[in-house]
Amino acid sequence: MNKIKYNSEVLHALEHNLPIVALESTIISHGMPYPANLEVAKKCEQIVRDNGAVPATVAIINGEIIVGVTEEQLEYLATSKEVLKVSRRDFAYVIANKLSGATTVAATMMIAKMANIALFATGGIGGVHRGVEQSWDISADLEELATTDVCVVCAGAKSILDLEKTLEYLETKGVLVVGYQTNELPAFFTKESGIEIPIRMDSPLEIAKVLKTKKNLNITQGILITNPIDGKYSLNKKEIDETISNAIKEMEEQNIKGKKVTPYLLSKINELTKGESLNANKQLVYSNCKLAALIAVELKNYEQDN
Ligand code: PSU
Ligand code: MN
Repeated sequence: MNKIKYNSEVLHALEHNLPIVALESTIISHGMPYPANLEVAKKCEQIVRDNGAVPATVAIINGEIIVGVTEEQLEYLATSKEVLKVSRRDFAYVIANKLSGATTVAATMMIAKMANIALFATGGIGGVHRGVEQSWDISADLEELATTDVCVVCAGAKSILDLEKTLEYLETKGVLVVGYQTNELPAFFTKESGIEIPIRMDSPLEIAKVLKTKKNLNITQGILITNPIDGKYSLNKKEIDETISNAIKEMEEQNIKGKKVTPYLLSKINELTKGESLNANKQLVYSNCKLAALIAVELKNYEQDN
């Protein structure tokens, strides 16, 4: 049996039924450049603590499932080139061979569920890629949301994806997508996408009530909370959309496919915007960590009272 390895902070939280927020590690190893990735990972953990919950950064190290990395492990994830990108598909292979991997949204959801952690904060999820008619590229994150009962807080999805098709896919699979204080699907770097979200919620308590009800009803899909980037950090939509189109064009020229697609586009966009997008990326992740912590706290309170 593969046991989960918890750090002392997470173990204490589990033993005392305290609110916990899972954090993914692909964003650290494959989503941001060093040293910004390390700074962001540490600050995310601190923001979760500052808002009343316990952070649990998830990864696989030497074949062990880690829930709550140590500082040393975090450094390793931020700097090592040998860390694999692990989605559901890769999970058993990486563990059987005692390899190390950073977990995507899909794999982090799997592990959060195993550890009985209800909330998970990230930047953006994977989804249906633009040009899916040719590539068939649909992230395993969507299938995981369809099957694994974890609440994921994100800033929508980058327009490297086909946002409308991503929403349609989630609807088909019965995944509740919530606009947090918005009626529009946020598009990661920008508050707006022009795409309507049918369900809006305005407070962590409102979300906690739905999570509890969903549990009572035994609805096993995940929930996606989309939290728009703060207006003061939101990028210019026209400019970033153009940058993203250029990045996709370069990717196609270089014939990049499969699991390399998302990391390639993320680093290309960072490069093309000369770090401007990275700053927006940091701010939206921080905001998601805060919101996830507040929901986790409300959920524990609500569960105790009802
Ligand atoms: N989108 C982002 N930043 C990220 C990712 C997606 O804006 O870091 C990462 C997440 O870990 C997500 C993964 O789960 O990429 C999706 O990869 P793929 O498209 O290969 O499923
Ligand atoms: Mn893909």
